[in-house]
Amino acid sequence: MTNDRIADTFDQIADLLEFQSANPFRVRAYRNGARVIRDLSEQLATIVGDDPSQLTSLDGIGKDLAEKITTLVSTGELSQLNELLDQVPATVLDIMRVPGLGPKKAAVLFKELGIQNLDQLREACLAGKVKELKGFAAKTEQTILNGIEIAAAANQRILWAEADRIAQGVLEHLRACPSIEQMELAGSYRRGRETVGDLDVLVVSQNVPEIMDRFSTLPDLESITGRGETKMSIRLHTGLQIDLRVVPAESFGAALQYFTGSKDHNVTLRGMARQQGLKINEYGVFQVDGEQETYLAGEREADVYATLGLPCFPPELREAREEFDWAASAGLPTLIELGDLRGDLHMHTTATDGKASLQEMVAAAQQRGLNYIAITDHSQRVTMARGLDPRRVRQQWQEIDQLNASLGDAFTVLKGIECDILEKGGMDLPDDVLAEADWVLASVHYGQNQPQSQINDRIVGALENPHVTAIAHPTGRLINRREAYEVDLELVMRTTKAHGKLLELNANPLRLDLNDVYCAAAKRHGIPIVISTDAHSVDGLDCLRYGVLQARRAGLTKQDVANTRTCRQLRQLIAGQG
Ligand code: DGT
Ligand code: CA
Ligand code: CA
Ligand code: ZN
Repeated sequence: MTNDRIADTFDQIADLLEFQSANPFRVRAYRNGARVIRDLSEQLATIVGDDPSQLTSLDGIGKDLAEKITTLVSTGELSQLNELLDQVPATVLDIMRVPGLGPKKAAVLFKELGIQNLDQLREACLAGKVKELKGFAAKTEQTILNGIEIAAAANQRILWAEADRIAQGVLEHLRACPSIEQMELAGSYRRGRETVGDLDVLVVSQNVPEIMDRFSTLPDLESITGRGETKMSIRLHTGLQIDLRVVPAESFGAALQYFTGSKDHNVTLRGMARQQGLKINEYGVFQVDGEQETYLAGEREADVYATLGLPCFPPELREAREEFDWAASAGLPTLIELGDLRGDLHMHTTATDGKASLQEMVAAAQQRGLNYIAITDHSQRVTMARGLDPRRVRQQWQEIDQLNASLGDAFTVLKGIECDILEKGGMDLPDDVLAEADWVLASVHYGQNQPQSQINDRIVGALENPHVTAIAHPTGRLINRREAYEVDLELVMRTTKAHGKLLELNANPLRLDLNDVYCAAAKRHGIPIVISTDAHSVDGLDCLRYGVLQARRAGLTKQDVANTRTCRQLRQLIAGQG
């Protein structure tokens, strides 16, 4: 039992109690507990194993929660949760998860309108019944309808970073089988899609039962949904499905190619094969002569492609976008790699809402082999994060000057700011302050529901400000949680290019903003992309790889990304901005 699952359980209990209008203090106790547990670096299961009485020494964990943790760890379930689930229709849980709703609003919808599932909620919204309820303004009906779509999608797909965590655990678990000769993950995971629907694992082994038996003992397994001769499917507690296929060695490359997809890429590939009198499937590439089929390749993926006269496309490019055109003309771009990045140009410190100090962030960036960073704390408008006013930001920059003097030439800290673009337009800090910065990110955090023309004006205005360097998370979307704000990105890109500015690819796995499609568009406009983490902690600096994956899906090379340059070259690039 992982800490995350225990925390999820407590949150679920809190949701259900709140739905039943239970005592708010009780609800809060579970929520606090869940939060404490998520921030814990030590595994609760270990504490329970060593000495359960230690649990109550954790902040926010009282006697009651400690007992529940012990029960969860030792039995895997909690009778209280099962009882609560019996009292509440399961589909009501979906309603609570609609962004903007929650247990309390779900309870009102249930009591007043008898709404028990998402379909009924959608109908009630369309019929205009919801806005008549107390606490539901007219404006929220559209918000709820949008939220239903997001919730429906979110139920099905998980973030790539989450899939990666699970996938690595699955590989590690299966590696215990001595009979494994080869093993790879395929599907959308391998293509680096920002969200993953299910995981696809391929294995070569002479001992299929061994692999399948081992697969059925995965720690978070909920149920086995299918077991055939070569294919097995399971579901995890989280709802994620994992497909396992055991294939013969001579087909491994062909299977890897086939199950990596995408489906559209494979459709094009099959068409090309047919034109050459060949046949391609998950078993190999075959020469077809009437009834006769001769095996040509299949053991290695690269040979499968080579037999069709094609390069071995990096999985990130296999979306039937431009990859076949590239292969037929100038060749594939040499995609950017994590090691190409020399700096990280978006991060926060304890001066605002970061968890680590300036010095700690610098040390962590050095440890990760970077040559430079920009410290970009929030500006004053972001009151919730104690955003910096002119006095405080100048104080931080002074500190950075001193730090740089002690660091020598090997590492540079740029004096930056993540400056809000105000709701009414204009920057959140005066020009004379921004002029003293090395690196100014401009961000839309507030007023995201404004009409497109207004948001366009705000961003264009920021790009026209001579001190602004780049637009951070340019669309504001949060994957599975919040749609992008309305903005004309073509206009933004033309303006960005005209002023020699840059656009960010925010590498936070929840943002990945700009996405792959927009990054490719930015490249066509000749706009350099900056891949930055937006780290709010030392660990946050490890997110660069998610950004690199998205950049690769956009076909970006080292040259297309500004922070592959040396710090001096980067300064030259932004010196040309106007
Ligand atoms: P996902 O799981 O929704 O994130 O996306 P994928 O791409 O991983 O899709 P999935 O798991 O259904 O199948 C894995 C790959 O297998 C897919 O990308 C292409 C291949 N594949 C599966 N079914 C078909 C099919 O009916 N036709 C073709 N051409 N390829 C298929
Ligand atoms: Ca898949
Ligand atoms: Ca699958
Ligand atoms: Zn930020």
